[in-house]
Amino acid sequence: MSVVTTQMHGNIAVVTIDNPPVNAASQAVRQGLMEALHATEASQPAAVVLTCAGRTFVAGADIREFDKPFLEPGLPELLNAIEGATRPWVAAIHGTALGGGCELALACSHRIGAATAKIGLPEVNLGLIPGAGGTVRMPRLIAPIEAARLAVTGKPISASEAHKLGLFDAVAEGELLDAAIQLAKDAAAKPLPAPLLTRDAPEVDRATWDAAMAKLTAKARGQTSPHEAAAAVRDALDHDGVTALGLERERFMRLKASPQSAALRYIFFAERMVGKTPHTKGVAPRPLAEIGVVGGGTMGAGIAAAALLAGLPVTMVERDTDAANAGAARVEGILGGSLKRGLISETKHAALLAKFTTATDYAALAKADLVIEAVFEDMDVKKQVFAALDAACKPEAVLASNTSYLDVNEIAASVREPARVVGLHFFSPAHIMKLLEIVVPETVADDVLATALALAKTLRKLPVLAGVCDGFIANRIMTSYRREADYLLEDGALPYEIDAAMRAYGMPMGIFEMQDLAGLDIGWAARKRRAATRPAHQRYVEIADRICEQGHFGRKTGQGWYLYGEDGKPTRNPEVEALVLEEADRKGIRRQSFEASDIMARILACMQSEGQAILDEGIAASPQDIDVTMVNAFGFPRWKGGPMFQRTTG
Ligand code: T1G
Ligand code: NAD
Repeated sequence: MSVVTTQMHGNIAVVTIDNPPVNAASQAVRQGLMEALHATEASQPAAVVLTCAGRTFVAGADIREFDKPFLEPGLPELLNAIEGATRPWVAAIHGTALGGGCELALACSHRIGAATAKIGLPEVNLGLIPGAGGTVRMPRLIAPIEAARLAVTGKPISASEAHKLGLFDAVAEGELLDAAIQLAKDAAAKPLPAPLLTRDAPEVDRATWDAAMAKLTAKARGQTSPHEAAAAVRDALDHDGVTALGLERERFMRLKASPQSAALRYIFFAERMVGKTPHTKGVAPRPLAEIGVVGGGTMGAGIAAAALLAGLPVTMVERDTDAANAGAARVEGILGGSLKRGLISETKHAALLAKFTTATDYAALAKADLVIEAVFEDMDVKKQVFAALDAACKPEAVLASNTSYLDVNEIAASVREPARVVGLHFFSPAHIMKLLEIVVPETVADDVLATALALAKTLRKLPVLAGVCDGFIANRIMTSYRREADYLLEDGALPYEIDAAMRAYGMPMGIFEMQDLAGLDIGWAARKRRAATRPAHQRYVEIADRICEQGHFGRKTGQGWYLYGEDGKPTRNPEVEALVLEEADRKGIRRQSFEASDIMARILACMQSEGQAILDEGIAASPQDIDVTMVNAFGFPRWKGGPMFQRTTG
């Protein structure tokens, strides 16, 4: 069965692509479209409507083909042919017309979107730029700086925005196909618009352009594709369409062969393979109608907000009324922030709050299908909470701990039915961070694991399955390279040098800035907990403990590794730097100076060796699990794929 079929609706030919799951422009699709073009050029219908079956218009070139030999017809060749059609071609867009899908729409003479449709050029997220005319045709249809915004940010826009910019000729009110057929009939009665490639691009003076591009590429950090996308659109303004098309293709092919694109394509697919396990194949999750959260602190409030924003009713239990009110205020603050940023409407905001209740009595959790504990990181406190949950919750309720490091097997063993206990390690802020480590105790039931995965899907989180160990995947690796950073301190580096080296590599912040942000007390508590079991031979750096003993916990106390003034910006802390020198001296260490590359090499090697140990122990199932975790927990640069991917690049 061809993935492209044509049906006549009166004198309008409707060409339909059907290539699940996202109608990617695979070789079969390109071939089918070329044949449909030739057929309609021969049959001369009044006009052609191009539509897609399933959930979305073409969501891009088929990324899976990129590492395979090139297959004719190429997308640029196909799009040039469609643009040369002698009858109008109307792209009827629903779902997400992305990348090659957007370019296919641009090659058509007209475009109409469903009200919920989105359209964009996300190629930069794969380390690429549009490779089939997107940077050339777009600035000939809409304002060049708006065209650059699409290509440089990779962010799709809504149908109404696309219509406002002139990218869509119309937004369908009712049935998309009917509206598209009507638009095709109207177009058939008029002369064909000039093909975009033949039009002159509007002038944009260099100063205006450069200022706009500087803003658009400001967040690129070390990723090159946003800058390349900006340069490609500029080429389109400085050259005729055909020349610009050639320049775009050269730039695209160079990027496709680049290490950054290989890494970004790797992490794209890695993020879609995590969270899959044979244990839950064909296993139905338990109901997830009502959520309970115990603890309304930083994490409890974030988790409650995440569940509310996903449409789930939440009951939050705290120690006492004051704590419950404080927790409620945190949740209301988060939802208020979503309202202020326009992420939710007033109506939605009110509806979400109506689904939120707080209590101090665990009886309030009697109907909850899943309860997440987010109380102090203390095993005794957690066991008390789980004992209360064991008594108060219905037998089939799933009980989850948000612990950062503690032994979830031990927590599970503390309740009557250990099979219903699982770890759900959210990252702060829990309503924003996509990563969710699902910690799998030995006793967990398959349908409880399936329920945890179903919750991740509902919350639109990225689930990574982790075995039980100290810190699971993310915090265990972070503990390891934090330790290495401490060694580097004694060996000769200073906190700001190490942080600068990590930022230069592409991390959003250095390990010392990060500790100050999270609070030095968390790591301190973890080190004290581990003291008894720390291997005697393991080198131990006491600098962080010295800082904590003085009550300096980072941002929240105004000083830690750095000093924090009114503006909240970190500045070097002379006391800490003096302490570093004293400690090295006390240990008789001859300090040496380090290049940023040396610092990062040691930190990366540490991430990789801890990652390998995690694989060897079966805590993570694949290198992809580790890379997805490091990219999404600590902002390891996506354009480097992850610490484990970096081992393969030589
Ligand atoms: N090619 C191949 N497979 C794709 C794909 C693509 N473009 N997009 C998605 N998939 C697979 C994905 O791996 C998963 O597979 C399934 O579809 C569902 O995806 C020439 C060169 C469209 C917003 O970058 O952003 O065009 O795991 O889980 O959350 O200039 O997929 O089921 O086996 O993400 O509903 C440009 C990438 C390509 C869009 C849907 N296009 N895709 O999200 O589902 S480069 C993109 C997405 C290009 C041209 C250039 C999302 C989505 P499996 P999913 P979703
Ligand atoms: P927090 O101190 O901000 O909040 C803990 C809350 O638990 C407090 O509001 C306290 O009143 C409440 N609480 C304590 N005992 C209770 C009880 N018996 N019943 C009900 N409520 C009780 O702590 P947090 O930062 O939200 O961390 C909570 C958990 O999440 C810890 O296990 C922590 O390790 C983990 N975690 C923290 C982060 C983070 O970055 N802060 C990230 C991931 C996981």
